Amino acid sequence: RVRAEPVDPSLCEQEPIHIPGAIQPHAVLVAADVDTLTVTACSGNVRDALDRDPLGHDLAGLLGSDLTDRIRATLQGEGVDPGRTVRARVVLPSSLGLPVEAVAHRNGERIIVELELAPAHPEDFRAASQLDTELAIGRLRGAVTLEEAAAVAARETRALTGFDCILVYRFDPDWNGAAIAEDKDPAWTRSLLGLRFPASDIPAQARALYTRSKSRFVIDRDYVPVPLVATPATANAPVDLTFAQARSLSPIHLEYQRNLGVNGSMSVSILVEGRLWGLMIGHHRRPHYVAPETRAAATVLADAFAMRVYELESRRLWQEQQAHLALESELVRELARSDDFVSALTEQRHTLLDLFEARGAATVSHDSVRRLGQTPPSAAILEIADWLRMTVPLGSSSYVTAEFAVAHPPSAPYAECASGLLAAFVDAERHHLLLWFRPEVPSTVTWGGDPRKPVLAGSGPVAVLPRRSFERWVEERRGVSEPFAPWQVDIAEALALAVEGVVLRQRRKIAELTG
Ligand code: BLA
Repeated sequence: RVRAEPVDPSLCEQEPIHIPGAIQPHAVLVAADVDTLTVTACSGNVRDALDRDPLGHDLAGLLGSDLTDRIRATLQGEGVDPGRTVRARVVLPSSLGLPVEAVAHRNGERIIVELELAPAHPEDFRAASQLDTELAIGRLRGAVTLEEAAAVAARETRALTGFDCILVYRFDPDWNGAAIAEDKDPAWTRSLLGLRFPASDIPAQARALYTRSKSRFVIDRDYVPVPLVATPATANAPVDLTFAQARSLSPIHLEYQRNLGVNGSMSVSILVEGRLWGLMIGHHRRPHYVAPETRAAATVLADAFAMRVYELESRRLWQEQQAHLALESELVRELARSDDFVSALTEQRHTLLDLFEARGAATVSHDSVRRLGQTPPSAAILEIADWLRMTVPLGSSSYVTAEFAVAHPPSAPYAECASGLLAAFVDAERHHLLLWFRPEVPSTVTWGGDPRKPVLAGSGPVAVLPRRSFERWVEERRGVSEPFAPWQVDIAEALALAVEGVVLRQRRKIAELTG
């Protein structure tokens, strides 16, 4: 039962998804003490699957000595990274001589072993080969823009995993996100390409978990979770399933999938320099089983894409910075042979306007203004300068915003040319300022659902529910510019420092002339 009113999206962050106390039913899980390898917790389906109750018994009795020896060698002792994994195929007494996939990992004082049972209704999809993966990575390497790389990654990941749809989902600095590439079965007419989604769709604790643990696969959204049971001595310490492949996902998220028309799914983390840059998302309209080798291949591909993103973004940034540093040194040279910084920065071959893709720039000296390009009128600039002198904390020598009218409502009429503002103070007295303006980028942002109501109130034990509608919701974004980058602020400050030298020289000259 859903009540219609929206609730605070931060409620979503409170669900402890790393300790759900249950797993998905295609696997069995046993957890053992790291030192003694005595089983202290297991999933309730172990007895059926393995014909025995392992609680309180030795791990070796269940797994055999080969795997247990490798667990000892690799996962016991000090300094083992959480999530460190050992994989093997083991033949269990109950598995009729067929090998099952076993994966063991360490988390704190526990060894957690997952055994993958053949899913009840495996969708036959061939396992990825080494060659498939290598070819896919080769094609990714050939992509020369981010858009192209994302499109290739989506296409290759879908070919590998067989999902109806693969999306490349990219987070923005506020953790909203957008689907920047989509590769799908043409028969599925729903498209999420280009749509934006609010941060609460993938709440903070989920993003934190996805930064540590790289992939999630759900075979069948409508699965019945299998609860974990523990020996009485350990029943109070829930088993941390952060790194468990078969971790049961948040029921809120499964409801979200239902609302999206998604059954089988995956998400693989795209980590760039240790930060969660985005997710490779897989959607299937029916249940969808992905074999272990293919899951591994999808993760390798997401890593390769992350590397390509890093290369492309750092190359672009490097080129942009080089161009700016060259311009900056040109301007500094001009300043060095000048007694008048205003003319050095506004009247020579290169000017302030060449920096930072600004459309307008200005210098302010006491009460005089020099303008370049598209800026507010001089009187407004003087007013802005006074506001900056009063508002910017004394310790800082610059100010930057992409939404100036929010901080300074009187500037709202100038939003068209001055939504973005970067200002640098030249001198401690703040008589002199350098200003750069960026125009509004009037944008319509199309959200996948109304972003003002991402979360609905539930009733009874279910406090929150995801929105049910993913109808396109168009937001007109006004008064916002492209943001200035931190390195651009650094260059602005460095330039202001060079200007200060000219101002001091000027002042000395005037003193000499008049003194
Ligand atoms: C998790 N939310 C997720 C995940 C995705 C999304 C991809 C990762 C889980 C997975 O592997 O499937 C969201 N899926 C999307 C988005 C698109 C998509 C944005 O396809 C767009 C293309 N979610 C809500 C609300 C709450 C919420 C309101 O919408 C909370 C009240 C919670 N989402 C939520 C939680 C998880 C999640 C808790 C973690 C699931 C888990 O790993 O246990």
